[in-house]
Order: sequence, then C-alpha cells, then structure tokens
Amino acid sequence: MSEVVKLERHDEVGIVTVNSPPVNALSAAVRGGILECIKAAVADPAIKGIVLTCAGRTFIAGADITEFGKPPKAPALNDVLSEIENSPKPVVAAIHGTALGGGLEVALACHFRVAVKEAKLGLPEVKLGLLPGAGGTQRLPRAVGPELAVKMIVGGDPIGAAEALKNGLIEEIVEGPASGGEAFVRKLLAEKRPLRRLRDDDSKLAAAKADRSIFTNAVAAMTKKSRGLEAPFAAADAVGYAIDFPFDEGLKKEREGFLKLVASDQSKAQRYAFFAEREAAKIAGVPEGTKSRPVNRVAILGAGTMGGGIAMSFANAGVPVTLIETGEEQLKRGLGIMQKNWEATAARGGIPADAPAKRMALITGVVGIENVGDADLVIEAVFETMAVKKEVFGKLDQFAKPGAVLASNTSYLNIDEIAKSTKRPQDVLGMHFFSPANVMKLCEIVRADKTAPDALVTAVTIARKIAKVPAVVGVCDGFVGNRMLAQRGKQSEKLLFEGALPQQVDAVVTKFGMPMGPFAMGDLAGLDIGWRSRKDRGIKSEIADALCEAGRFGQKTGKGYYKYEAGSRSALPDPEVEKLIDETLARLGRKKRAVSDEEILERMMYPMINEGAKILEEGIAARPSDIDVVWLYGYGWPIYRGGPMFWADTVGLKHIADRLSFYAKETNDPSLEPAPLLKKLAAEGKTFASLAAASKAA
Ligand code: 3H9
Repeated sequence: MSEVVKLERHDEVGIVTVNSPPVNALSAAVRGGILECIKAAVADPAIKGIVLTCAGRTFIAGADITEFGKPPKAPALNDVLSEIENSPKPVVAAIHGTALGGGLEVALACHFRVAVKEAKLGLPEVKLGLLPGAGGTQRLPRAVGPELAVKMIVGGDPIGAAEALKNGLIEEIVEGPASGGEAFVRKLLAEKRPLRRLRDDDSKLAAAKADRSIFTNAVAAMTKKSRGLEAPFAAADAVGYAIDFPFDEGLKKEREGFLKLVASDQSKAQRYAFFAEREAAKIAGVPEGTKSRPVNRVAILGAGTMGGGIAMSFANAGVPVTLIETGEEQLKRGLGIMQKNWEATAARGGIPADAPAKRMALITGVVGIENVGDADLVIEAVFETMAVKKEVFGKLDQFAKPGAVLASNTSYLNIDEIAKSTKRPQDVLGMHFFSPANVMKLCEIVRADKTAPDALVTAVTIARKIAKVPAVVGVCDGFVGNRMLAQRGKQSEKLLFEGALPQQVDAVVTKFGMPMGPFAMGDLAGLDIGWRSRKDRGIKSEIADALCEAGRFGQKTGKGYYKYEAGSRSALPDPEVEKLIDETLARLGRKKRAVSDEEILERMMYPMINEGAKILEEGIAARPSDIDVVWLYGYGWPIYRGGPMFWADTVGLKHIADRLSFYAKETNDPSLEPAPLLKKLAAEGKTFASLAAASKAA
C-alpha cells in the first residue's frame, strides 16, 4: 500500500487521500499511489462512489517540478488520469487550498468537482515556461468554455471557488473538503446522476467551433503582454487543439507541445526562478528554528512616494499602518495620493469597489515621530542623507517600543553607520523597497553587522506576508541591485562618448527583454538628481551635464535623452540630442566610431555580472540565485533569462571573462578586468551554479 496516498471506506464511499507535504505535488510516488487506490476502489464491490481529496494545507499543487528534466518515472500522469476518468463509479475531487497545474488536471479528470469557498483553481504552467501537459488544455475548455480557459491557461492566474462555480468548473461549494465531497457523492448516488466525462462533452466548444474569433480574440487579449515569451503562445495553440481536433488527438498534440517546452531554455530559466525565489527566503547563517517577532502594526516614517507606496503594500495585505509625517500638509498630501491610487485601481476593476475605503481605514495618519510607540516594525522612508537618517534613528531609540524592528528604506547608505545612532543596533536593518513600492515585488533586506537573527527573520517573514520577494543582502554602497546597476550606468555613459546613441543602447537592452534601457530610465527618474549630486562632488559627465544645462531634465520637462510629446511617456529620439552629443564630443576632441549592437549588449551586461561576482566574493549576497532574485523582481530582468548570474552561466563564464579583459584594454578601463572569482570559475570551466551546489552540499 502507498505511503503517501490512502484509501478508506465510509460505507459505500471510498475516500482516497493524498498526503505528501508540503503541497501534495504529483511525485512518482503520489501518481503511483493515486493509481493504486483508484484501482482498488473500483475493484471493491462495497464501494459505489469515490472522493479524491488531500490532507494538509492544500489540494495537489501540481506536478513535482523537481522531476522535470530527469528521466521519466512510471506511471505517467495521463495514465493515472485515464484510470480516474474511465472509472465506472463516480469520482469526485474535493478541493481545498490550491488545485494548480497537474492538480487541477487530476480534478478535471474526475467526474465532478467540489471545493471549499477559499479554494483557488488554476493552470499556472505558463509561469514556469510550460503548458499544461496532462489534458488541462483539452478538458478545461470543455468545462468552462474556451474564453475563460484561454484566460486561465495563457494568463496563468487562478480563479476562486465562486468564479469556478459560476463557470461550471465545480458543482458545489462545500464545507470540508473531504466531508463535503463525501456528502456530494452520496447525493450523486441517491440521484443516480450519470457520470460526466469532460473528454466526451464538447457542448461548451460549440460556439467557438462555429466562430473561431471567440477564441482568437481571447488569445490576442491574453498574449498582449507576452513579449519574448514562448509558453503563452504555445499554450494558446494547445487550447486551439481542443476546438480543432478530437479529444485524443488534442491530448497528443498538447503532450508534444509540453515536452518541447520542458526542454526549452526559457522553461529551465523560469523553473530556476521559481526555486530561486523560495531559496531567497531561507536566510544563510541564521540558527535553525529562529522565530519571527510578532508584527501586528507597522509605522512608516514619511508619506512621500516611497513611504506612501510601502504603506499601501502593508494595507493591501491587511496589516495596520501608522503613517507618520512631520507636518499636516505633507500627511494630507500623502494620504490623498494613496486614496487616489486605490480608487484608480478599483475603477479599472483591479480591486473590489469597497477596497479603497477598507484599505484607507487600516492607515492611521499622524504627525510626529513620538507616535511610533505601538508599532512592532518601524520603516523609515525619509530624506536620503546620513545626517537625517541618524537623527531619525536617534529619536526612534527614544520612542519605539522595546523589541521593535527598526528598518531603513535607504537605497545605498551604510546601515552599520545608521545603527550606531541607536542603543539597540541588534534591531536595526535595511528594508529597501523599489519604486513604485506598491507595485515592485523586490525587498532587499539589508543585514547589518549587529542585526539579530530574529530581527532578520521578522523582516523576511513580513516581506513575504505583504507579497514581496525578500532577498537578504549585506551592507555596501547600493547593496546588490543598485551596485550592479551602477556598472551598467557607467558603461552606457561611456558608450555615448564612443559613438553610440541613447536610442541604440536602449534598443539593445529592451530587445534583450528588459522593460527599459538606461537612458529612458534616466529620463523617467529625472536627470537633474545626478547632475546636482555631481556638482556637489565636483564630478563632470559632459553629455549628461550638457543636457541638464539645456534644461533637459527628462520626462518631467518633456525633454531629456529623448523628447516627449505633451501628456505622453513615449520616448522619441531627438536630433537635438544627437547634435548636442556631437558638439560635446567635438569640444572634447573625441572621435566617434560605429559601435555594434553586440558590443553594446556585452558592455551593458558583462560588467554587471562581474560586479555580481565581486558581491559573491565579499559575501554581500549568499547565493548567485539571490542576485538573480534581486534583478528579476526589482529591475524587470526577463524571467525567461533566469537572472544575470543564471544567464551568465548559459553564455559561458570563460567567454564573459575574456570579453571583459578585452574591453578593459580596448577602452582603457581597468574596472572592467574580470573579478578574481569570475576568473577562477572561468579557468576551471565552472559556473556560478556550481558555487550554489557546493554551498548546499557543505
Ligand atoms: C505542472 O503541474 C505540469 C503539469 O501540467 C503536467 C505534468 C505532466 N513541485 O511556495 P511555497 C515546494 S507544473 C515541487 O513556499 P506557499 C516549494 O519549493 C506545476 N515543489 O508555499 C517549497 O519548498 P521549500 C504547476 C513544490 O504556501 C514548498 O513547496 N504548479 C511545488 O507560499 C512550499 O512552497 C505550480 O506551478 C511543486 N509543484 O505556496 C504551483 N510547489 O519549502 C507551484 C511548491 O523546500 N507552487 N513546492 O522551499 C506554488 O505556486 C506555491 O508553492 C503554492 C504554495 C501556491 C502551491
């Protein structure tokens, strides 16, 4: 008998329970166990109907992703599903938690489905660069119609039980789930209801068979944001097979599509990103069993763009916030912006109509830092200079409750230094959110010299609670993300002096898959900030300075590296900028040359990877995958390229080290010389991944 799947009999109802923590993924053992128990239930003359349910926190959350790319083990999931669907006795899936991917495919092979009201059902395979590979693209359209099926399969987001009920994906919302499933089976038996095998029911496909535009319009809407990705398009094709081919043929074609994607570089990168994100939540060097301190209320200092965005993130997750400003005016302004943002989202249908009021009610706006007293976590988002931060932390020492975690949202300042202004450095750390903070998922958690392990665990835990992706980093200028970005910034600027244009550089970067190039990003952030800071430090950057001297501060002045039409954020190349660059170069006696796209890509990416290698050597990041998480969730690195360190491994570290040495000489820039770690790995023919594997084994 299987260890992970059990069959019990309650009179005439057989209960098959999967129990394979943490998420009941469909490992070979679970597949084998389900097959064995279904066969046994079908063979048992005392059993008239069957419930398939799960123990623990969730229904089956999908195939076991760790098995992909390894030699397949019997039984295949499709064979298990055929056994379920062919059962002459009704099989009912009783769902709680999340029925995802292969989990929902199991449920779709059952004759009926019921779920508890909190359950979520979805086919998120596209998010792993895959398409559903066990009939999901064939059975879901038959259950809910092709339009919703496209939305769920191509978009990958799950739906709740109420929507599932409305669209015929489940029959009933139950309490239970096992007891609800059992009651439902008894009802079926009493009513002698015929079995519903989705494979044999084409009724919901009829409309799209007659008018294919129903399907193609849904696909067009869902693939709009899929630039560069393969899986959403392949998944859409697979739903099309349900409309165009008989079930068995559609299933075969779906399988072919799935196998192709499993072997693709994109899916490998996306599966890597899935585990990298979860790995990042495990803090290196913290004693096992270290518990988070309770966080029932958060205080945020500063209701500006960052403070407001951070406050919104907490309120979105239901955490009460005390929002603190220095004056009524600033507070009113900050609260007003938050309310407007939520109302705009509600108007677009992104959140329920009553959500803005509910979320605003979680935020208490007050004037004066002395009001931090009842907060378990204080996040400072005030002006970005060391003197101001020190003053604020000194006051926090006086007013914050003992044991409260004291976090700075600084994007580059030294947290060790900030911690010195308190008598409780063990409670101080960085929580670096990214702008816009209510949207961007990354939170760099900065561990200072004296940060206590439980303070760190608290920050990571609360970050996950508010749906951020935490990555623990050490203290250095710019931490992981901005420190690497600075290398790219330096090269992008140098490229202009050698003959490249902003639009050429940006085009190479966006073609690679980044949402924006460095110059469009500069225009968005405002060029005057860097200009003022350069002036203060007596540094020159002739092209950027010339732009600012001409009043070109970026989007806010309608002109920067690009020009912008009134009310538009589209960056338009501007001949005036080209002229200004030419004049600057002539003045400096610089000669222009043709710079190839290949060189641009290498000089944008390789210096960042080189910096990443230094970050690893210095222990600022514990794992290469933590660096990748920073880039995936803080800077929009294309998920199908896994992150800079993952991508570097696919390019080959020897090639990268060689090219860096070449550019160091060619452009007379010793900072481009490969870092010792990169050199070593390149010489040994190794990858960054080999470092992660070695540290896991240790
Ligand atoms: C698929 O089904 C293909 C089929 O169509 C075709 C087959 C032929 N496998 O996220 P958490 C681990 S593709 C292996 O922290 P939560 C996870 O790594 C799959 N492991 O919990 C972590 O391990 P650790 C389609 C998995 O409560 C632990 O479980 N399904 C899997 O925040 C806890 O995870 C999906 O894409 C898995 N499938 O969220 C769903 N799932 O503790 C993927 C999780 O060692 N999963 N683990 O770090 C999720 O979205 C979330 O895990 C879930 C729970 C919402 C279920």
